Amino acid sequence: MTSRMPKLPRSVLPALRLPALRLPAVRPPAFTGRLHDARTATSVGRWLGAAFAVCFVTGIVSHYLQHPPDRLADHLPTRPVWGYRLTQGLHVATGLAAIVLLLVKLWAVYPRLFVWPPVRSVRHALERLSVAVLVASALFQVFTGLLNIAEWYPWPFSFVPVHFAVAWIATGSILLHIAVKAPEIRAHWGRRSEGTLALPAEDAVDRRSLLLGTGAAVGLVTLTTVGQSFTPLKRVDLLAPRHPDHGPQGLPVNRTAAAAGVSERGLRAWRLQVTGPRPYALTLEQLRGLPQRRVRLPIACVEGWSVDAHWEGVRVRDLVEAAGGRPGRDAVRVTSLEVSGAYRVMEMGAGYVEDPLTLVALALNGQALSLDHGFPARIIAPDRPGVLQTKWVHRLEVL
Ligand SMILES: Nc1nc2c(c(=O)[nH]1)N[C@H]1C(S)=C(S)[C@@H](COP(=O)(O)O)O[C@H]1N2
Ligand SMILES: [Mo]
Repeated sequence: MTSRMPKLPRSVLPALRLPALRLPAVRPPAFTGRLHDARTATSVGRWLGAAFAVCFVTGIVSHYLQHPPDRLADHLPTRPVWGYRLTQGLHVATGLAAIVLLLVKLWAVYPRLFVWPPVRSVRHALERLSVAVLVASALFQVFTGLLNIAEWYPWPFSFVPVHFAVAWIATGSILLHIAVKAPEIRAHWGRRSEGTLALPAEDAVDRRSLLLGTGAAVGLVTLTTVGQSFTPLKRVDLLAPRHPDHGPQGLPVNRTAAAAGVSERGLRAWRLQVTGPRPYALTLEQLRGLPQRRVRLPIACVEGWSVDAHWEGVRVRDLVEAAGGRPGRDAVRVTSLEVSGAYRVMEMGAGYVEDPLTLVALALNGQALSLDHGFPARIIAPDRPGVLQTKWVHRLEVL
């Protein structure tokens, strides 16, 4: 019965086995929507790409301000004083906008998940794999970022290093994706798609609606959250986890004294110790007796909220000089009374130490610091992430 099969050279046989799997018999779902095309993907993709680019650059800035390489630690910029406020505000705002853009982009392209056969060649397999990495890493970044600004950590890993590492994976796969799709991006970038003149014209109305809707959603998300850092819009800050004015002394609190294990009772014997060639210790009264400076500086939290405040206290530079340190040359290690926590100990490069605006602050907005804002003393320095504005300070070590 089988003898009718013609004899074939061996090398052809593996290729002939494929149809035996009857792949074409499986029917992939049909998609009728007209906007699942490369033109929509390009239109939304370029905004998404721009948002991710801003997120990546501002994220790198934030990372290196918090973990500078040794060579740079003493030379980080302290001006403009609102620099970090701007970059981190942008980081969170573009990250939130990217959530909307990413969902629309995925909606535009998801029918491709069902292409048949699922793998056509090694090249096709690699391309799909790279898209899988891109989608997974992009979703991971925006959703871990979102949960982080809500201070909800339903995962076993630590957010900062993982968010930083995956940023490189996401950025690499975006660049690869742009390279692979360059011909299509080019063809659909302009007002009319090249080569398919009829198609965009026919879909123009639908596409405009989709893009307008997307723009409106991005606008709404931005408008209702950006007031957490862009304070002129604070009145419409309805959805951000923090309102810049809500908190004791008109300033939010990230970590309370109770959470940090700091209590009024534990402060009775408090002294500010300053170590260096000529170490000394000061009571709060003695600190208040030193020349007080008044500065206006923002707290800019990595989680996106930021607000300007008036601070009063003693220049770190004066305290360091009194201990025999050399402002501009020496870095300082600051230790908090906090029992444990990632921000108990902070190091400040020589540039911040030297800056006349860097204070051991004793008062905020005209009143002695409240316990939650770091009573008896805290650090406030220009152009620095909020996490490094250490509260409940009890030791400065000239390094
Ligand atoms: N010792 C200590 N200081 C700290 C923190 C902390 O957890 N421990 N949190 C920091 C963070 S994340 C921010 S944003 C600022 C907020 O200061 P505020 O609570 O006075 O607004 O304090 C910083 N100082
Ligand atoms: Mo923060």
